[in-house]
Amino acid sequence: MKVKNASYVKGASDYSQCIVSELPQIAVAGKSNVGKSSFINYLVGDGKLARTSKLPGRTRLINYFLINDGDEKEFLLVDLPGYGFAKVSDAEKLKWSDLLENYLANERRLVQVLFLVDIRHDPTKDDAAMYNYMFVNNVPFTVVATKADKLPKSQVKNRCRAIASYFKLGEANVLPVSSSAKTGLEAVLSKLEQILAADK
Ligand SMILES: Nc1nc2c(ncn2[C@@H]2O[C@H](COP(=O)(O)OP(=O)(O)OP(=O)(O)O)[C@@H](O)[C@H]2O)c(=O)[nH]1
Ligand SMILES: [Mg+2]
Repeated sequence: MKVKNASYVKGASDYSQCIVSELPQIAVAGKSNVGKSSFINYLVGDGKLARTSKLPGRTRLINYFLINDGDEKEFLLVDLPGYGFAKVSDAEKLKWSDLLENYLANERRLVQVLFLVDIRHDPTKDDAAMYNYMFVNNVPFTVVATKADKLPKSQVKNRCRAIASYFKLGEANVLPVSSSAKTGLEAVLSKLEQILAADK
């Protein structure tokens, strides 16, 4: 699959603002700083797209991007709010998890979550909670292990294996990427191609 065009659609701070559409949705989830925005920019081949949607302050949104407008492989790419901030109030945390849970439980057109985790570390408690939301709601997901450039090449496979076993997944469900070295995108795109084809 190729990404031919991509544009920012809108941000939703509340479940009632989420987009109602028949297009399939592919969401990107992960803790803050794991590399979601960088990954989205790498995926769409535009170094600035995800950043343009970033609002100042602490507002955390579900951000929607329209990919391949007018093409048969058209879909919405959905940037889910990052979790795991230490510095925010409990009330704010509750609001994010509420938004996230509502989205995961109710979005009928969610066909896949790309679940980003840092390749260098074992998943955190928050990652485990995210995994549980997806599991409980039957949301299909693929793990994307970010920042692969930070490891020697010889360790990449081992770390993917460790992360796969943590989530009780087959190894083929953990894809290593580096948005800064621009590696790993082919495998992600072919996964997305399969998912979109199966959705027809
Ligand atoms: N070395 C390396 N650094 C990366 C990579 N991807 C992201 N980073 C860095 O990690 C930091 C966080 O990246 P972002 O893409 O902003 O992460 P995010 O998940 O969108 O963060 P929030 O929006 O705060 O939730 C930045 O300093 C990036 O430059 C990567 O593949 N390799
Ligand atoms: Mg971001």
